[in-house]
Amino acid sequence: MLRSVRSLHIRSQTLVKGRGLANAAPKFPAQSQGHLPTSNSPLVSKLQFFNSVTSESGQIPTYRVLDGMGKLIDGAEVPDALSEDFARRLYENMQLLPTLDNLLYNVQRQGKISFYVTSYGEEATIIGSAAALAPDDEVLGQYREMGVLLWRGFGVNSVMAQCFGNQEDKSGKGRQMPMHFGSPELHFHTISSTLATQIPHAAGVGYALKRDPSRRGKNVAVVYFGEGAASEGDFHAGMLLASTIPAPTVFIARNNGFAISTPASEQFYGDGIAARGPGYGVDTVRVDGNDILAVLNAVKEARRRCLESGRAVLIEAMTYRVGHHSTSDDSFAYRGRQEVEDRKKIDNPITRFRLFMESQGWWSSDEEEELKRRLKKDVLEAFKRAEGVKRHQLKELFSDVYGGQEPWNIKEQREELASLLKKYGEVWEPWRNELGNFQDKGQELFKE
Ligand SMILES: Cc1ncc(C[n+]2csc(CCOP(=O)(O)OP(=O)(O)O)c2C)c(N)n1
Ligand SMILES: [Mg+2]
Repeated sequence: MLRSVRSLHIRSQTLVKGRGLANAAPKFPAQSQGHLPTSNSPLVSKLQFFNSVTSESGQIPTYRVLDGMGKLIDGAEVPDALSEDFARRLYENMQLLPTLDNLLYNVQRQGKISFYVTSYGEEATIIGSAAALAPDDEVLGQYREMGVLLWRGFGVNSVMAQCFGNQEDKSGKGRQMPMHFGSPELHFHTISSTLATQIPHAAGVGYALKRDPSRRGKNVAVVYFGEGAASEGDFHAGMLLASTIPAPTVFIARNNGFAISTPASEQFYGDGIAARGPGYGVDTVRVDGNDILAVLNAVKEARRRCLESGRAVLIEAMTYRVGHHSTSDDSFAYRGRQEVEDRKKIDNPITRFRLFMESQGWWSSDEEEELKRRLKKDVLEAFKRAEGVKRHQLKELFSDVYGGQEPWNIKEQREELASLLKKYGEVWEPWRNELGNFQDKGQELFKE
C-alpha cells in the first residue's frame, strides 16, 4: 500500500506524535502455514502485535520537493507543467490570500461583517491542491479553502459580495455566514458549518461522477477537512463508503496542528491521519503542506490514481495554522506568541516558493512590490464597492430553500415576518434602519 510513500523523502514531523512507532507492521516469515479459507492472511506461529503501517517501524514519511529555503532537495522532481507563467500564477494566488485576510480580518473587527476565517500559513496546501485539479472536479470544502475558488476565477468581488451578504452574492443570496461560499458554475459545493458533513457527501459525489458516463474517468470529487474534523464519525463513514463502493474521491486532510484550541496531539494517538488510509485499503501519502510543489505533485498523482482505479486516495498535508482559528478565537489563550512567530518564519510557504522563483530568474524584489501593491489596491477597491451594495430583497430569505413548492413551514414563517413588519417595520427605528439595507426596504413582504 505504502510502497510509493516509502520511496519518497523523509523529514521528521513535529506535529504527528503518538505511539505507533514501537511495533512495526510485521514482516511475515518466508515459510508460513498457508491461510484460512476466508482470508489470504498468512498463518504464523509467532505472536506479534503491531502498531504501525510502515514496516520500517517509523512514522509515515513526508514528501517534499523544496527545502525550507526554497531549494530543490536531492532527487526531487519539479512538476512537469511548471512553466514560468504557471509558477507566477501560483505565486500570485498564494499572495492574494493574505491580502484578503489582512483586510477582511480588520473589516470584521470594525463590525462590518460578522465573521471571517483566514488561510494564514496554509496557502501552499490550498493553492497547490487547487492547481492540481481539473477546473470541473467537484470540490467539497470545510471553510478555509477560499483559495480554491479564487484559483478557479471566482474573483475578489464575489468574495466581498458573499462576506457582506449583498445582492451580488450568488453563493447564498446573503443568507449564509461569511466564508460559506458555494458556486455551481465553479463546481464548488456550498460550505456547511457543521464539521465533517462534507466528507460522506464527497464519497457520494465521487460515486455519482463514476455513474455518469459523461464524467466517469474524467472528474473526481475532492474533499478538504481539518485534522480536527477527521475525529468525527463522518470521516470514517466517508472513507469507508469511498473505499467500498468504491468512489473516485480525493480526501485532503489539512493537518494544521489545531482544531480551535485542541492541539493535533490530542486528536489522535496514532500516526496522524495518514495512518488511517491503509486501514480502509486506500492509497495514501503524507505531504509537506508548506511546499507548494510537493502538494502539486502529490495531488496530481492522487487525482491520476483516483481516475485510473475509480477508487479513493487520501492525502495528509502537514502545515501550521498561523492565524487564530477565526475571528471568534484568540489563539494566544492556548499557545505561545513565540511559537506562532517562529512558525511564521520556519518553512513559510510563500517565502519558500518566492525563493525558488527567484532562483529560477522568474521573480524579483521589484515584481514583489508591484504585485503586493496591485493586489492590495484590487482588494481595497472591491471592499469599498461591496460596502455600498444593497442586500437582496428581504423576501429572498424564504425563496429556494427547498426545491419545488413552498412547504407549509416556510409559508408560515414568511407570513409571520410580513405581519411583524407591517406592525413595527416603519415605526420602530432599529427595524426601520435595518430594512433600509435591503434592496426594496422589505416592501415586497409588506404587500403580503
Ligand atoms: C459538528 C461540529 N462540532 C463542532 C464544531 C465547532 N468547530 C468549528 S471549527 C472547529 C475546529 C475544526 O478544526 P479542524 O478540523 O482541524 O479545522 P481547522 O479549523 O484547523 O482548519 C470546531 C470544533 C462544528 N462547527 N461542528
Ligand atoms: Mg486543524
